[in-house]
Amino acid sequence: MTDEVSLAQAAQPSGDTIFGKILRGEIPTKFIYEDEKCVAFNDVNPQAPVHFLVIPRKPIAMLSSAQDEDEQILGALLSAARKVAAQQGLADDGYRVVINNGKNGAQSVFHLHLHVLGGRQMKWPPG
Ligand code: TR5
Repeated sequence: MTDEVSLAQAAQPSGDTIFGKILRGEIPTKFIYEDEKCVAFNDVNPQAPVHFLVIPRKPIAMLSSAQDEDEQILGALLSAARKVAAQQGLADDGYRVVINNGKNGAQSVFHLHLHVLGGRQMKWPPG
């Protein structure tokens, strides 16, 4: 079992998270993109030559706890992923966008985030 899966199995949804601290500037982090709804920054433990996260400013714990009223935020996350992927030079060869949701999805940080991975050939099926 990978460390990330162990972390995910131990993780529980809770109010604040490490990404909340990043959003509030309590953990200095270089944003590679930001707008009024979301920010993007590089993953601290990259799984590909390019691996960044896109997160909403609103602390939505996970995709399955998003509400219908969050539809614009969910759309903004995908748009931001597309723009930053292009900025990072991934548009031509492609890339993968992943949302881990809950325990079986191997989610370890309970603040909704999109992983964007590129710069190498991805495999299917995922583990
Ligand atoms: O497993 P899920 O989908 O929840 O993904 C959480 C991701 O957050 C993992 O890929 C981690 O590597 C990443 N992560 C965790 C921390 C962190 C981070 N990315 C950027 N900066 C981080 N800081 C400062 N601290 C973390 N604990």
